[in-house]
Amino acid sequence: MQTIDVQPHATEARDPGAPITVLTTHGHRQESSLLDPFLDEIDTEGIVELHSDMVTVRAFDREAFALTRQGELALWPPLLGQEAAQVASVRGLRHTDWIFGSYREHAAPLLRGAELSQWMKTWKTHSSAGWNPHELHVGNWQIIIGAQTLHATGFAMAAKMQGRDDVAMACFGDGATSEGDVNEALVFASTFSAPAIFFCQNNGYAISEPVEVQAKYPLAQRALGFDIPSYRVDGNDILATLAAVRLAAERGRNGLGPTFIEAVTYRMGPHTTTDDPTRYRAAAESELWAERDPILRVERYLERQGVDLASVQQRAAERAATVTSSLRREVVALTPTDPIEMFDHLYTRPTARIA
Ligand SMILES: Cc1ncc(C[n+]2csc(CCOP(=O)(O)OP(=O)(O)O)c2C)c(N)n1
Ligand SMILES: [Mg+2]
Repeated sequence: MQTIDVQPHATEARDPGAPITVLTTHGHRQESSLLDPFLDEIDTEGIVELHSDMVTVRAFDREAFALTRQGELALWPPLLGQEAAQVASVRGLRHTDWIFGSYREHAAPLLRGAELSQWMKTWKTHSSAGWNPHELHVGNWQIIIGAQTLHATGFAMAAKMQGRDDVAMACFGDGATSEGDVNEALVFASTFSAPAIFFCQNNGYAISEPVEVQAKYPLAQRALGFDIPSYRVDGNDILATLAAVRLAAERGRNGLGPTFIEAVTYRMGPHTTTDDPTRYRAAAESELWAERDPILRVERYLERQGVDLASVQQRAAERAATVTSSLRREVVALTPTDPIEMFDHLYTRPTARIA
């Protein structure tokens, strides 16, 4: 049977626009009239700090992954490859701005100082909340895809009503953009002109579903339909992403309403420790993205600037080692729970099935 393409020009009619890059894969700094004003005060020392953040976050993530493989944690969704996007999302905001993320958002609680002994209880099945959101200004992570976009929008609406200049960021994935919750959040944020930042990490996949299955055009363009300004940035470029977050925060604080950012990145690891990505994606694709590694390009840049890279790496590795050894100590100290306890707070009386 012949298939008729009823929208032959759908793709051509839209300009996909390559993601904006400030720091190229080869470590060259490019000019961006849009983003450079938000990077003014970041000198080489500032970039060294961002590098250290990324190295620490990566090491933390790897250690948690290993702890899961060793039977110490129940599950882990790795962020490997997304360090630039995640670090930028945290460092581009003030501590008083709120972040509402998903299960993969480890940089926010880590960099905002979550107690590992409490946080890891969630990944060892002891509790469903890992920190006091009011201390960190980070909402507890969500497994319900996209739910946190509504939380962030509600928070942003409240901040506006109360006359505060805080912004609220929702961090979510490419797959989440297909959820009703996310679309409802966009409607509310737009119509109430809420100081919300929709920070979408397009890591290429929703578990095994490539992003192309969810959208035939850049995700950033979805926001335009809600009349929300939208920017598509290279999510493996910490400078571009940081600047975009600052731009969005500036807009929110100045009463200009919500902003959508699509940070184009790549999930270098599996979806979680229970997934095997070799079953649905080619090695060549992962190799291509390995070359776009967010940490590598900063190191190439620093080297070009004449910075003593070995000592920068050494300092970052020392900081990372302190974090990973605390992580291991706290996780091993938590005794495993009895699996039946997972039903403890579910019903007031056990149902027949649970009994
Ligand atoms: C409402 C809802 N539907 C389905 C799922 C199952 N699920 C868990 S993760 C996931 C994929 C999400 O992909 P994406 O939004 O791209 O985030 P990523 O995991 O790539 O960070 C799905 C469908 C869920 N947790 N919640
Ligand atoms: Mg994804």
